[in-house]
Amino acid sequence: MKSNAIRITLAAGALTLALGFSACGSSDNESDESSEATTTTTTAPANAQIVKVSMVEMAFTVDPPSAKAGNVTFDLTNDGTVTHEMVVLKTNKKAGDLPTDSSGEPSEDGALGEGEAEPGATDELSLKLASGHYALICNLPGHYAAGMYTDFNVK
Ligand SMILES: [Cu+2]
Repeated sequence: MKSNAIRITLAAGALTLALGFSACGSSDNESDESSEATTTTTTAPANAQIVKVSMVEMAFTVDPPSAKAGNVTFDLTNDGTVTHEMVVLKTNKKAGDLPTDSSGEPSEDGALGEGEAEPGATDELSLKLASGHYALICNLPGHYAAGMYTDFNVK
């Protein structure tokens, strides 16, 4: 689990950071350890495509279901009753066909990022995505095995 230090509302991010913010697509958000809670950090570039993701037991609803290559901001909402996460993996395998370990969980090696939200809460994940096929999975114990995954294509 990564920290949620970069959590921010979409509206605030878009309004306050539309100017002068360009290079947040890199994957090493954790490296910015100087950011305190009072510092405005953001994730969403002004030109990011917004993809709304609803998480419930045990499924994702993704709208729109695909994106164009570039900056994508996943706007996660947990509409369920237990905590869920969304891990983004770039893979040619179908989301339901990932290799799993003895506990039924896919490896998160190479994951591009993840977000997590408690019931009723939201999270946001901004990534710069190349064209290709992605698997969005919830890798909390038992959730992938229960079918909490979906395919996501970037053109
Ligand atoms: Cu889940």
